[in-house]
Amino acid sequence: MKKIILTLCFIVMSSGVFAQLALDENFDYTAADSLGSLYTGWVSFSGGATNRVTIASGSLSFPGYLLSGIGNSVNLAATGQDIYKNLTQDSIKSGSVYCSFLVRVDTAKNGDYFLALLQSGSTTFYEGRVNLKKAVTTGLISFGITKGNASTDLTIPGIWSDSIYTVGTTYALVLKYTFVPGGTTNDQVSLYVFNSSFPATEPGTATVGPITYLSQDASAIGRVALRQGTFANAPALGVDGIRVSTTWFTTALNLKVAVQGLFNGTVHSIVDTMLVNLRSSVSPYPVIASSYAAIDATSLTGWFPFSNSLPAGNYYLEVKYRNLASARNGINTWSATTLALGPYNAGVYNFTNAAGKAFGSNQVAVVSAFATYNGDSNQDGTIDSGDLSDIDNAAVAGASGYINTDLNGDDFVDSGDLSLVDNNAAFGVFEVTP
Ligand SMILES: [Ca+2]
Ligand SMILES: [Ca+2]
Ligand SMILES: [Ca+2]
Ligand SMILES: [Ca+2]
Repeated sequence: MKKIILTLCFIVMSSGVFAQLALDENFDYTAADSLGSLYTGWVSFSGGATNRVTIASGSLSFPGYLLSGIGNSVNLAATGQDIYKNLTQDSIKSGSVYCSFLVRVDTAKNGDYFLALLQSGSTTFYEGRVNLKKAVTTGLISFGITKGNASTDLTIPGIWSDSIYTVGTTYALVLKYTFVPGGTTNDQVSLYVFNSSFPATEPGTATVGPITYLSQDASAIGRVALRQGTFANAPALGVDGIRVSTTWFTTALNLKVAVQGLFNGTVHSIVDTMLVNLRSSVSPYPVIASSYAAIDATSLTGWFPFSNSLPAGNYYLEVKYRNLASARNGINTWSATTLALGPYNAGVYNFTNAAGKAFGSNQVAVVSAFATYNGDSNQDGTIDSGDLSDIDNAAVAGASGYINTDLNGDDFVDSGDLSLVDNNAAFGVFEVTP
């Protein structure tokens, strides 16, 4: 039985590595703030201050869609500021790029695009654009796709869906760009539009396309843009839940967690990695799947991808700081309860808003938030004189680098690290598990 479980772990872990999550945007920011301000990662690149894109109160929701009902959303108008955001994986050069999002059209006009993929580093080289227009007679909406800036892209047959969509309804859309080797104008774009529920796997047929265009292929996809087009043609709409990934819809855990040594109560001093194990709810709680990700220093959030074949079940989360075992010094911390997770839904969990979000309330208060303990440099599950002596020796030796005896992430071992481990050893910190 043990062998079977281990084999299963290996399959889940290894297949999880290939799905690349490149962007997740729930607009989980304060309503009325300008999206082009630096902390959101969105950058204003044209249109100046006209109709600045701001955070709208409330989120769009859609059945079966992972990024549904989280945070707020944004509204786009018929003209004004345009913004882009870099993908976390800074360029995708092969395979397919899937950009999924929710949209609620408020008004539709003659036809313009409002969301596009951009070539890495570019604000002009659009590679896959989502358009929409209103039928003059019925007032119903069609969604359409173009690729680059060539005007011929707009005259290619079959770029529009049927006129069957209505204003005021939230739809889930997926823009797909597929790199095709062996030519510079043979890449393909397609669009999926869903009006009832979001499918767990990619449908065999797209709503529009795949279409090959005369405009130049992308050398790499590196950004997603939101555009407010020309007043006569562009729609006004709400958009939300944007995910860019290299598979249909990556299963990912959205985890907010702080680490004592890096945390000032608001942000982390550095971006650092953590490993997450999904553990069975049944003793002895075997690891069913693992993933690692970087924790953003400002949002304290990381997206941990898992295989889309993650078995549905109830899981404890076990977080380990850091991902690299030789540099690890966190006290392994478990979620207080299990989460119901499965394919396309690896959940959302926030450790930072209560000590009790960790099993056994095993977190330290830092200002008004909560962080996982670190200082267990020898990874035996307790912080005690063994760790103190390791770190003392490393400090005397002037050890430096990304190592297990550096507790505050400055790549040096000194009195700052010593005082942290000293306090935790005196307090008697140890791992608490179900
Ligand atoms: Ca949202
Ligand atoms: Ca090509
Ligand atoms: Ca220890
Ligand atoms: Ca240090």
